[in-house]
Amino acid sequence: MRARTLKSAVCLGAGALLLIGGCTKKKSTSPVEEPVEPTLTVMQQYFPLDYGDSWTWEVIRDYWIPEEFVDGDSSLGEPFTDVNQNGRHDDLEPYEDLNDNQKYDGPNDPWTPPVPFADRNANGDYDAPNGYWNQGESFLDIDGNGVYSWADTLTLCATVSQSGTPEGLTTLDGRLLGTYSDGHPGEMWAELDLYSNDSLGLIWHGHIDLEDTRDFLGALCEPVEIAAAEPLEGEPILSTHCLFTNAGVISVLEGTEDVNVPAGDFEDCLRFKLYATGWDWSMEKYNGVSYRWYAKDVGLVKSTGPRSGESRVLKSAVVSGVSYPGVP
Ligand SMILES: [Ca+2]
Ligand SMILES: [Ca+2]
Ligand SMILES: [Ca+2]
Ligand SMILES: [Ca+2]
Repeated sequence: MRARTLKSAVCLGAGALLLIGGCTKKKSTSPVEEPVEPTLTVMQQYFPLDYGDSWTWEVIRDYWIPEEFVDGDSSLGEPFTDVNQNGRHDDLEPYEDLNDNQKYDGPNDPWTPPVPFADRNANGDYDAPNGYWNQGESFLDIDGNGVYSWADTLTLCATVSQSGTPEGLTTLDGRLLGTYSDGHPGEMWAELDLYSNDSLGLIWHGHIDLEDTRDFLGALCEPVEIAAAEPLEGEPILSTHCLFTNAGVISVLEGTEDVNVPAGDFEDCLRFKLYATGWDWSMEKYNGVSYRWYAKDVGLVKSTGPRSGESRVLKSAVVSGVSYPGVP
């Protein structure tokens, strides 16, 4: 009999206490003063998704995201007297008609000489936005390699921006962190995942992707069950239906494993194997075998695959007010 409950699986190894407190550096409380807490499912303990929780992962992939950049020079508009001091030109406010077209040209109007402009690339000429990066244009260096590039090594920060909607959904907002070429920290919107994590298990309801906003999975497909609320080791979970395709995912808890990542050493994490097939469009990148490790009280600490070389490791997190890595 291969399938057995997680609890009994862990008990076989090192005793039930390990299951309860083993995966994180958890504060110890004596049994006497144990507070009465709401009963959480195993998956709620291993992927808490409460409002404000956040995780920062180092992500390595074999596909690329173009770095954001400030495209072209920007018009500063014709000089004007800001009579009502609201920072913009209003009708009847006097202005200098530098280009002799008998109207006021503001920063958002098409630039014509000799209207002043911010010469971002310092070449003395006005350069109109052209849709691609040119030398001198400021960019957000999300892979930290010092040059404008398409990035495949990313720092992804996800924050629970909404939880406990009437539908029971949790919204995980992703941002790619980086540093602008002028030295200021910055971020790019990355992705938004919808989860639920309740008595029905940990379920992924869809995804809006930076690269392809057509793939709002929730609109096309049934949700994908990543784990049962109380996962059974060795028991596969199948999520099948997806409109227009035969896309499906099989997920199975393979056991527990210690994981060492920059955010810390996490013992007895749940290791899931996921096999996805039949996804198309940009979802195709999910096809294949991948692994995910979840640490108790922390969440997703590591994943690998499905493509070779793809991985995600937890750099830092703040979950239920606890910071990882902890203070040494
Ligand atoms: Ca440009
Ligand atoms: Ca004018
Ligand atoms: Ca210029
Ligand atoms: Ca770069």
